[in-house]
Amino acid sequence: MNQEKRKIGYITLYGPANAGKSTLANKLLGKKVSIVSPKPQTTRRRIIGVRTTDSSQLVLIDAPGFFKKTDRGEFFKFLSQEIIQGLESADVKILMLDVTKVLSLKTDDQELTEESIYNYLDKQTFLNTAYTPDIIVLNKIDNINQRDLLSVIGILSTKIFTSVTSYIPISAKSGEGIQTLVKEIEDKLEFGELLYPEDYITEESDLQFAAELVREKAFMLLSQELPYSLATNCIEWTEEKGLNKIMVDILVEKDSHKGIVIGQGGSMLKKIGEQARLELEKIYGEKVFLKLFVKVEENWTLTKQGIQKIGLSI
Ligand SMILES: Nc1nc2c(ncn2[C@@H]2O[C@H](COP(=O)(O)OP(=O)(O)OP(=O)(O)O)[C@@H](O)[C@H]2O)c(=O)[nH]1
Ligand SMILES: [Mg+2]
Repeated sequence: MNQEKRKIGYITLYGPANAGKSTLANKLLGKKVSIVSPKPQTTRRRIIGVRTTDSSQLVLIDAPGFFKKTDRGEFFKFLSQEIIQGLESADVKILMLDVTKVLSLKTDDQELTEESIYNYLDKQTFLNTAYTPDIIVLNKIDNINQRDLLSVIGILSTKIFTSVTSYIPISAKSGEGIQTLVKEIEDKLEFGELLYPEDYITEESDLQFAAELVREKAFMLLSQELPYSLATNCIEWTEEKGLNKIMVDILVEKDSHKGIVIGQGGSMLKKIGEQARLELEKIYGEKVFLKLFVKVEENWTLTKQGIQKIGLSI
């Protein structure tokens, strides 16, 4: 059959933590594939989703956000590798920035300086040409005014990314600007054959998604540093007559963290479980019985074995 060709390619979303990369990925896919939270460093590995329309098939890679170097040795290396591998496979690299965050970097004289922007971007990172973007997306324009937006584009295009010509302002939340972004991406791609079946949406398994959703709720409900050393792993999912029994391990680094996750009389664990269960039921349209287990995997962020044990492959 003579099928009309479509624009095809791998698109990687990368940039500082909390910029809205996962929110945009979900919006483009029309489905929640990647978890989202107001806290930085929510995404921990490359999440792959596929958006197929009459004009294109975009294979979206939602990468972890940049992060400040910490003492979490191997975990830090793992996250860096995930970003780099996402960029290596990209046909179009989209650097996503939170424009409200950029504006908050203004000095006392209301100036945006190169230095402050580089500080947000992590200058060291951009010395590596693999990080040079094809498109810069300025997200969260629902929260700023037009004049400020132009000043941000001005300094980025004249002082920092002088080779980049595509600046697309969007609101990943409301959807504003997304059509323009899709058009810009398609313009940069070649025609080709589909890489995935027409109705394929994600490489994430249901088990991975359930574990991630529990982690999202834990991220939202737990304060301060704890979320960063917390991991989740779905160990079982069985379904019988419309009832899904899902077992998820919550892994923490220290014994003292275990008590915090469980909470007084089990109250915190109950909240995490309830919120995750309700969302799973909504998404899958079936009854869910969710059982959570809190376990200690001592200092898992520090060693390769630890990272493997919590279910992140190296
Ligand atoms: N106002 C506003 N908030 C947004 C928008 N897009 C995302 N957010 C919020 O920004 C926060 C971070 O969103 P994420 O999608 O998790 O950001 P991320 O870039 O994937 O973050 P990491 O995975 O940590 O790198 C969440 O609270 C989102 O609801 C937007 O267009 N407007
Ligand atoms: Mg994310």
